[in-house]
Amino acid sequence: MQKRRFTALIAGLFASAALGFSLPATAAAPYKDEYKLSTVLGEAFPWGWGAKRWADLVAEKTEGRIKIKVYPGTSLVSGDQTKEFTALRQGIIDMAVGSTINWSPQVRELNLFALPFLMPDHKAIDALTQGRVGKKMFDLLGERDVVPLAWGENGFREVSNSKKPIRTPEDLKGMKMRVVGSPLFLATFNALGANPTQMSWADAQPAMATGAVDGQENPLAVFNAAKLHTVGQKHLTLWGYVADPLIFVVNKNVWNSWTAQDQALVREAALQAAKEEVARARAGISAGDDALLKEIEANGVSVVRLSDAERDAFRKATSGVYKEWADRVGADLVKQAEEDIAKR
Ligand code: X2X
Repeated sequence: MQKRRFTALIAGLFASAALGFSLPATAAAPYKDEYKLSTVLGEAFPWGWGAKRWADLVAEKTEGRIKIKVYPGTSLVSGDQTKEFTALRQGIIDMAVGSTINWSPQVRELNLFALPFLMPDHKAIDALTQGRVGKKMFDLLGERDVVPLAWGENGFREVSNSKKPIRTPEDLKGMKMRVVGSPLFLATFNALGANPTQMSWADAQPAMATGAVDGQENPLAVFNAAKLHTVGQKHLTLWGYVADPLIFVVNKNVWNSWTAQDQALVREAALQAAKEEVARARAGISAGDDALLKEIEANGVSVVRLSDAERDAFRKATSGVYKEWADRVGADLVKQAEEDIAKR
């Protein structure tokens, strides 16, 4: 008895000494020399530009206390976009500006934005991201080891191909389409009778160049900056079937290591960078300002603009996918989204 108590006492002394030296009760983890920020696209694209803008604003606002390096091409996960969120949770990545599509394998609610023909216009995207739906998504992400700060935008994903103009679902029949690594995209293109294959963005461009795939879908800003006309993408259809917002996030442990003052500055910088990024993502692609569309057409790409009735045929062909996936996303969340879009 006596001996055991003595042993416990000695063990306790060692434990507290060890704790005392290695974990002072009040100090948080030290700041890193550099924080790693992951994106898929680089600075030539609104997405990568927004990430760099965030990094620059943070350096400026924190007077160099927080230095961020941007890693495009999801290089921190060897280009595998669908692993980005997991790496972020694990702390392999400190921060990210990521697409809802790429994180949807881990966060099923993010599939909401990829329900075909849910969002008719930019106002509809805003009604979701800036309203209760966006808040709910941020709450969900907050339960998964990350701190979401702001909504950016990749954009409405328009479909292109090397074979022929697409005006009806029939035109997509049997076409080999590269899609992102999300099962919902496979379902949508299967429903349209196409022949979809999942691959990363890094693999997509060589696949288009060699003709391993006929087509793809991405926002116009991506189509143009990636010069997809040079890899055979001669036909582009504006169908606006889905859009992917971007989310500016920080790993929770990293966030907690910062002072309240620095947290506020990083948040402020994210909100400002995101706002500017969204403006860039939307530039030149609407009726009032179509400079980007003109540039694409000047590169020899023929652009198909669908009538409402033509667009509706695509909606009808994918309505089964919408129903099935609405259940997976969560019927309540989809209902809120539909209501908020109707009210916009
Ligand atoms: O891979 C794509 O198509 C891209 C660049 O748009 C995304 O990361 C979702």
